[in-house]
Amino acid sequence: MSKNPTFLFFFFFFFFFSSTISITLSSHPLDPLSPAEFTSVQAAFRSHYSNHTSVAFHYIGLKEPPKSAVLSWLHHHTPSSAAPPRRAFIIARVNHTTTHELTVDLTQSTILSDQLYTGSGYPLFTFEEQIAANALPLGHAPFLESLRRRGLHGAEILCQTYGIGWFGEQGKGSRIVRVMCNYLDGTVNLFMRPVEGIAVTVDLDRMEIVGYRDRGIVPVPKADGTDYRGSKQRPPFGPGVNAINVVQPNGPSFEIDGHRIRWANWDYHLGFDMRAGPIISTASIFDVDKQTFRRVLYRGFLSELFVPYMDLTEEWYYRTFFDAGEFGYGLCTSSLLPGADCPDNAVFMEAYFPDKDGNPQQLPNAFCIFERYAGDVLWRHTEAATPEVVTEVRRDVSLVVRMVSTVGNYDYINDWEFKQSGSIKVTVGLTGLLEARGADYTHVDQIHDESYGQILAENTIGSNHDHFLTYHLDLDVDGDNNSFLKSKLKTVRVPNRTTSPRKSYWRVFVETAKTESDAKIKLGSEQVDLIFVNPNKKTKVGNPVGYRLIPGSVAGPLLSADDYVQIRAAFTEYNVWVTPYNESEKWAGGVYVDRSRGDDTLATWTMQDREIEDRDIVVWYTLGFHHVPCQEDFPVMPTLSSGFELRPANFFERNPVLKAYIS
Ligand SMILES: *[C@@H]1O[C@H](CO)[C@@H](O)[C@H](O)[C@H]1NC(C)=O
Ligand SMILES: *[C@@H]1O[C@H](CO)[C@@H](O)[C@H](O)[C@H]1NC(C)=O
Ligand SMILES: *[C@@H]1O[C@H](CO)[C@@H](O)[C@H](O)[C@H]1NC(C)=O
Ligand SMILES: *[C@@H]1O[C@H](CO)[C@@H](O)[C@H](O)[C@H]1NC(C)=O
Ligand SMILES: *[C@@H]1O[C@H](CO)[C@@H](O)[C@H](O)[C@H]1NC(C)=O
Ligand SMILES: [Cu+2]
Repeated sequence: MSKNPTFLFFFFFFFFFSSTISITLSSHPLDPLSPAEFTSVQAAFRSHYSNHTSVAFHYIGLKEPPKSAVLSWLHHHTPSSAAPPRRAFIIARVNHTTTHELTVDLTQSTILSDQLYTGSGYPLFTFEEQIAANALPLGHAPFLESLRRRGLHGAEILCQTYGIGWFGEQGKGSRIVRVMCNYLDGTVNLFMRPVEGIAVTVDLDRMEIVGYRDRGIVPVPKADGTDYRGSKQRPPFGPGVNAINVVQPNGPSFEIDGHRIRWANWDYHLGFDMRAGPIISTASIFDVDKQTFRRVLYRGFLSELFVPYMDLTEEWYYRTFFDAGEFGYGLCTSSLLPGADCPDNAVFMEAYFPDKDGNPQQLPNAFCIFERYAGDVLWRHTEAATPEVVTEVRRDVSLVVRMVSTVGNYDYINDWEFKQSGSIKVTVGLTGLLEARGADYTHVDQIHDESYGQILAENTIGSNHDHFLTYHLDLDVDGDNNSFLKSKLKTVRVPNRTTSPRKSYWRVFVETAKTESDAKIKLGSEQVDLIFVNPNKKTKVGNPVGYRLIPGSVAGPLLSADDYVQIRAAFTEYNVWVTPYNESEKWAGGVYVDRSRGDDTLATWTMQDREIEDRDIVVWYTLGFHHVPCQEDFPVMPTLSSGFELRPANFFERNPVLKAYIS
């Protein structure tokens, strides 16, 4: 759902470097665009289009160099070797009528290509157009009349932009959105105070209201009890906990070199994209036995976040958000609050995104990077059978990169955690505000018809919904070519008692996925271990070296496959998909998601059923939550987390942290 763009202008500027960390500024071919490079894009456009042409930048991001060029730079470069050329990919709306895709040479400041896009769907919304659209209702006489009839004051109204989706309409369709309003009046928790019954339709290109309907008055939920600010809370208060701090007397043990991070046995690159948010690239791990770095993950990022609500009322049925493709998961990054969002030993990094005119905007504290020690155990054993009791324990210290995306009401806390054991753990924490619907009900006993959700407070329904996060994971396990092994655990019946008194056991049946259709997996329906191997590399005892994907919370779509919403979000149909690497297949829901029709999704690409065995492959993993709201989610929701882990599976010859330092 839409970020309330006004929040953007209340950034706190913290320059917070808690300890002596070495930060240098080498460049890497996957670095995000620098402020100077955004300026270079603007200059290229000025010389390309006449100054009578209006241009709005909806997306500006790095046009990645070919993978081979990046890898060759990374593994063979000397101080003098040339980096691949720096290029940007741009999606712009020109003259408020057409969508253009452009490539810019950032060094020369020239346009290399300019193509008109004529397919279905539209690019991300800009903040500026959301701000403009959100302001329209208050200048619209029928809306003011609706407020008057409800006894509401215009000064307390705040509106948000919502993508309207696609429900089978023919023809190109215009860039229309819904603008829905909420009421403050004594709270900052506007999402608990929706003004229901009013549907405002706005054409973003014309920037005017093209539809208006007020179908009747629904009570606005009360402000009481909705405020979540500490300063507004009144006694009684519960017991608290004492101050807790992680202290690193010798400073952090990681090193940041531009966007490259080196820590313990890991070396990787942290990028930023206005659509995806954090991008982890070229992650390699040092193998003590082989005395060399070995590749694990070429690229990992959140490709799409789909949040459909299960509410069919007139002002709600279209609320099926694609937070990356419509609103920009990176664009919605919130500046992290030192000492609260991240522990005291964290180091912060800024990011840059373009405004609609292409001006670079700084996002301070976009990332924090810290070593986590939460008292956990890396491995241990107590041996009491030996003459003298043996106890060996190692502390689990890991490295976390954190970023928070606040997409309107929800805050998503994204952690990429690197462990010395070789695991990469991705966690997402959901917190923030529910999107509440105003209703007549004040008690559960009054609900006899379909309410589409759960009553949380008087006149407040928390609508049922899902969150599906689809990650793009370009694994390069010890090299480019990998295979996907579906390692199925199946029950075997023991036929009679001559071989064993047991009646059953399970064993592993390994199937190599040959093509894309073999690799589509709905988790939960069968016991399957997801293993990605390099079939050309074996351990000394002959196992193919690999990584295992360990799922966290597993959820699949509950919408029918022929529902327009689900057709657009067909990439959630399976939890696991594997595709051959293709540089243009990045966005699981398509490049143009606003008003998309599902013709450019992971589901359509994989219909080609391409070969994926012993190829450079990409894994797409979807984790999900079915969210049935409950009263504890009101007025602000305590964090609910899930994620997944990429864990070595015969990648190393033995436990890689056997010789981890003893502390
Ligand atoms: C457009 O460019 C021309 C030539 O550089 C200049 O004379 C004119 O003032 C510009 N118009 C606007 C509206 O900036
Ligand atoms: C945009 O519109 C202006 C004014 O109508 C026109 O001069 C210009 O050529 C148009 N630009 C493009 C790229 O169509
Ligand atoms: C039991 O299993 C053994 C070994 O597979 C086989 O030789 C024997 O015929 C089986 N007996 C019966 C009763 O099925
Ligand atoms: C790469 O992906 C695009 C978009 O799905 C497709 O049009 C193109 O044919 C693909 N290229 C290859 C080599 O598969
Ligand atoms: C990887 O797979 C491709 C496609 O099958 C093949 O052309 C290439 O030689 C393989 N590379 C290696 C290193 O095996
Ligand atoms: Cu939720």
